[in-house]
Amino acid sequence: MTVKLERRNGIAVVTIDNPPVNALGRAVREKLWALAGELDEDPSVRAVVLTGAGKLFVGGADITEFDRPVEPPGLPELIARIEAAAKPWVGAIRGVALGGGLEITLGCCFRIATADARFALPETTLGIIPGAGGTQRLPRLIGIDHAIGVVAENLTLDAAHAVELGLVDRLVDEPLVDAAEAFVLEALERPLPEPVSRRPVAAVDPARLQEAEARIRRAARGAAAPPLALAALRFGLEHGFASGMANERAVFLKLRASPEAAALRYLFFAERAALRPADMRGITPFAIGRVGVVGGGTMGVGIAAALRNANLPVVLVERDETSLARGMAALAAVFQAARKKGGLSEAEAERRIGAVTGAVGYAALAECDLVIEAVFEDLSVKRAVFAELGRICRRDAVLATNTSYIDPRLIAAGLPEPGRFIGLHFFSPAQVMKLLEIVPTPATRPEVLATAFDLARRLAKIPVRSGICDGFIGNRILRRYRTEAEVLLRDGVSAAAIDAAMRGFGFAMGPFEMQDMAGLDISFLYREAARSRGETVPETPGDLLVRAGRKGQKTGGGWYDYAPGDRTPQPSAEAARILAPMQAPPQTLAPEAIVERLLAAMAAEGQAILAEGIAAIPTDIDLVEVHGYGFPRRRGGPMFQASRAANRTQDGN
Ligand code: 3H9
Repeated sequence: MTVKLERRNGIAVVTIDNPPVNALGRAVREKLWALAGELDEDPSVRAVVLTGAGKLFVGGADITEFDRPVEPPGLPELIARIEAAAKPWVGAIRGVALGGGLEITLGCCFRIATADARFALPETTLGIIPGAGGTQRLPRLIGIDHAIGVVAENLTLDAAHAVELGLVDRLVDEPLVDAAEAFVLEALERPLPEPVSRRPVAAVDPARLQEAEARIRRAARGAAAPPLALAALRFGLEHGFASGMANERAVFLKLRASPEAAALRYLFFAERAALRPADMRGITPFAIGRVGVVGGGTMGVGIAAALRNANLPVVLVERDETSLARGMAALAAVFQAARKKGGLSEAEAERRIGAVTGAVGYAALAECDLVIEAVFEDLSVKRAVFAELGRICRRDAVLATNTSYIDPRLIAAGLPEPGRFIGLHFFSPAQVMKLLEIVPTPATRPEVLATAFDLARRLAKIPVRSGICDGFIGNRILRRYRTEAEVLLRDGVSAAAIDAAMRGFGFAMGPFEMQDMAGLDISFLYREAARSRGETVPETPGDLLVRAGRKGQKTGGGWYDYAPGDRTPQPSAEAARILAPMQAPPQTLAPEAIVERLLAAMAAEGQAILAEGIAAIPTDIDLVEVHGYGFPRRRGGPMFQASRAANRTQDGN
């Protein structure tokens, strides 16, 4: 049953019942289309209430249909049919009305909502624009300024705001259908309002539109959909509703078939699948109440902040009072920064800081359900921590390491109950970055693994399971990416050309700019350590720079020069001189060729990672890159890009 019909007191109640999110798939549209005709003809029906079954109204068009041609009836036609119905339709909304879900309510004569209702047009996050009248009806209902935010900037309106803007006619309590019935009976006593499509729209201030356009372009960072959503809205204002609808539809259909939209849809489903891995079904995670964090450096503080943002009480442990005070101050600064940005109230910032207990020594961790170690990246230091944790923590507590390189099996060696040990690799800043690499050892118990996934869900992170190898999934691909960039550099392509090509592709920074920001010395020290163990590690261009004291921005120069207090990379004659012995004569390579080389290297490493069973599926690799390493979301990830390139080659043959 996709749509249910109930008649009460001359009112038809039409309920979309299409779990999980009442998406407006073909079967729903067909049924609604048929009902619109049937109810128009039914003399016993005076009005129609349109609502959703369960805790939400409608999550939008059915995204799974977007890889196929449009199947009639189309949503724009259906909404026009509802708007033109002989009886008034009332949208009765609880929970979310998103995308097509909001658009269908705009074809209704009235909208009522419960206090938990939320309205948004998230189409641009899927690489498309609203395609069923959202860019045309919304400005006619709530005004251009607010409509721009919703249509092109993914602004969500809560119920109170929606009432204020005139999107919702009345805020009601549950039971929703009873409230809708009462509302309709009252509304039928008065003349009906003009359909939204026929309402006038206020004149546009060109300066404000221009301002919005610049803002939207900046935020889109090369993504096509947001500026096109604004352009579609603007087109309708200038050419009228009918032309506006035709234009909106054409742009929607073109974008729906674009590689960018395909990439964003791919990630949409990959992210949801990552939260619920098939082999974790039926395994009950441990309950996590209090969490301990060992180490008050950048990582430990970020992890503690992420835990507090998810409302988990935290014990932060440091080795001495001075380090603890520094860690606690850094943690307080994270919440104060969020407050200053407007994300938190003063009281909420205080509450988050207040639920962190700082402690010197491990005794305070005795009652924690989970302890995450985030100390210096050194095997003997970490083993010493776990020796203490093994002694002090409850036998059923989960013990996790945040190592990014060290084999977790070595860290766990000697731990009583190794089954409760796991790697949880957060990314810096941990309160911001969405990726959580989960690294079980062969001894890790399934419940502990399930607990890690559950924690990721609570922290609103994207969890990806990684097998054990040097650098796990993400750092291993990063190393290959950097190595390939250095190969190009040795071949005579300039660092500036390589960086510009990768920025053009959508990365915020190129590989050399990124190294300058993070510092070249850490990977240098790793290579030096390997050399001192007798391993053969050839000298790299980066080694030459570090040996000359050029460790990146922090030393005023690395691959580039930096003026004091300025992070803008400037070409460096000194770096060129240092690197010259390792570089072929200068050569120019097209940006596309540079991008192709670097992406191919990442995908090749990804293939090796899959072949070794370090990652289970290609989407896991793409999620790691997008959520942990700044791979442009609109490009899907290196494996997605490689599969598209392979398809293109096949098509070409
Ligand atoms: C649109 O409307 C275009 C129109 O303008 C024009 C058309 C002509 N379709 O997120 P969850 C699945 S574009 C198909 O975990 P939550 C999802 O994959 C659309 N499937 O739940 C998952 O499946 P599984 C604009 C969908 O409670 C399951 O539902 N709308 C859709 O945390 C549960 O999802 C959007 O962009 C869909 N539209 O959150 C909204 N949505 O169980 C997209 C979800 O197999 N959706 N699924 O893994 C959301 O934001 C959230 O799903 C929502 C529920 C807030 C609704």
